[in-house]
Amino acid sequence: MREQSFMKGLFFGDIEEDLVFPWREPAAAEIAGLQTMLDSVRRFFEEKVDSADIDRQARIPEGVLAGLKELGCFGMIVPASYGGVGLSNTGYARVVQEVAGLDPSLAVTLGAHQSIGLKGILLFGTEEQKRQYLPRLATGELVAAFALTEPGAGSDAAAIQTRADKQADGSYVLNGSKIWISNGGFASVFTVFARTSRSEEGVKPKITAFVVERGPGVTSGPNEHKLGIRGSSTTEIHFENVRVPAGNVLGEAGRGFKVAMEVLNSGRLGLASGALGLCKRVLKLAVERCQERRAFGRPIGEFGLIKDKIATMMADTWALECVTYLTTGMIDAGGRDYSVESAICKVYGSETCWRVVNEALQIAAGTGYMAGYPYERMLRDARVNLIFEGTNEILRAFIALSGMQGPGRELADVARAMREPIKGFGLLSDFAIRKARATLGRARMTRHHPVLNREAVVFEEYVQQLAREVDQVLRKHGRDIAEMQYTQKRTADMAIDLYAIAACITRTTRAIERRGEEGARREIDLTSIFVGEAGRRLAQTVAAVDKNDDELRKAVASKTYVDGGYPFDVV
Ligand code: MYA
Repeated sequence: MREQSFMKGLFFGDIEEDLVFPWREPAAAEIAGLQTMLDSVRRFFEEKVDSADIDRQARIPEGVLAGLKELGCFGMIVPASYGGVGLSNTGYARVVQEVAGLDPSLAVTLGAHQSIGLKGILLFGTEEQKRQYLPRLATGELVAAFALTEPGAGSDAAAIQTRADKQADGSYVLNGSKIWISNGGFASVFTVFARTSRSEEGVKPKITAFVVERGPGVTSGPNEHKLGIRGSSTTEIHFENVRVPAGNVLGEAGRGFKVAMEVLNSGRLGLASGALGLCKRVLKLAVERCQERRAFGRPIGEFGLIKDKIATMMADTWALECVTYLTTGMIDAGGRDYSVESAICKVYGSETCWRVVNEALQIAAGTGYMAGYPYERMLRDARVNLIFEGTNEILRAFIALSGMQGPGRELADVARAMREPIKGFGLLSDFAIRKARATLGRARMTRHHPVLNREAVVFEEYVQQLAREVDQVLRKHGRDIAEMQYTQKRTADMAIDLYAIAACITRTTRAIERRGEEGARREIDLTSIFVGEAGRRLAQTVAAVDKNDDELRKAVASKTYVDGGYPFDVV
């Protein structure tokens, strides 16, 4: 089991190549089964699923859910020993990708059940809890949901108010309400997060995770009316004096916040793969449209600006596929710390998906805007990805601050070691080595194929810039960095592009090794386009570190709050 995170290393300026090279493919033993499952899923959707109708009725027909259960889609990540399909993280992501491309409402239903609903039992459950719940969750006899969010606790997940009071017999009594719970209307098992300590001014509450069955005291509100993913069920869930046995505590009592975070770390990869599925689907639609639709006597795909859109959509989708499966591959290989990587996949995936769907709609033009065609539905379906499973704003803060934690700790430790040079000798010498390397030259990427030398240089150069920026802001601002969201955003943006570049390089290297330079021409070209784009964004971000209008922007926003909105008018 490896504890290190590739991305956390990058914040020090280290390129831990062994964590990303070689590109990992799914195990050969899994591929055949996966292909069969994908074929069955495609056939099922073709014959039985009317996505436009699901969107119109805002409801998934019972028969469709039953069919998916029969195909094993409710037990994809449940190990075979508990009655599931036992797919790897890569295998699971691949099926979610397929389903999301066919129908995002169904992908969300399956994702809420597995990526987050039952994932806590898989990651933290006792053997008894696993035996009690997983077999029935795998068949879909029980459907799971993840109940974290509350009216006053969205991004600030630790602010939940739902309480679980411990009774003399060790059981708990649960009271409180959750909102926007996917699968809320019909789930029968909930992973619920509640406070289990008294409220005390200035003291962080202890949160505990529970497995709660629907029963007396558990009620759901009506399905919410939503912009997109309308077929999925989103409701409030209320818990009124619900008795929860002591045996249903998930993980350690009081450590539930960690349970929530770990579940979300893997959940965010399901979202990224879903976003990828939608990108691929609309790309196919856009290409068909480019070939069919004629203007000025030729197919619109012959115009430069349309070609430009297709090339960008292709390159961005390629990078999304690379980051997503690089990360699932790391987890399958035993990687333990992938919180920053999965947050990057979620942010990059949701934003890429939004852009790609939007561009496909633009290519379809008037047709794209009309309700009789799938583009506007897909645009509506894609929008939520920027919001749920952690808004992209809070995740950018998380990526930056989590990445900076290591270098920040090192600086504090070094300051301490300077006061006690004998005891701190090892630390000082590590620090000296890092500093010497930073002065003499940057960390190198050595395992890429030479065809990708240009891309590797861009990567190395901006890894050095990232580490430099992190070092500078931490020395200058110390803990105040927690409040500096403009700096956090710039840091996160650099990290996102760097991870995507590394992912494209390692996958393309593998393709060249397998099929030679000509055989891997398309991968090389897409990587080249993506790294070109990312390099330009990185240059802009680095330039904005020293030259920006952050303070002016803050002042304008503050003044606007005082004015109560936009204060001008021509007459
Ligand atoms: S579910 C609801 C989603 N909600 C969120 O994502 C909440 C977002 N907020 C947060 O994540 C946290 O509150 C943040 C921390 C990050 C802001 N991994 O002091 P702290 C540790 C491991 O920083 P806070 C939904 O939307 C940290 O190290 N550990 O905490 C369903 C520290 O540990 P220690 C982590 O400032 C949608 C401790 O926690 C992580 O309060 C349905 C406290 O940290 C982490 N990531 O806030 C989806 N973060 O004390 C269906 C923190 O030991 C999917 N820590 O130092 C469908 C897919 C298909 C879609 C298809 C569509 C096309």
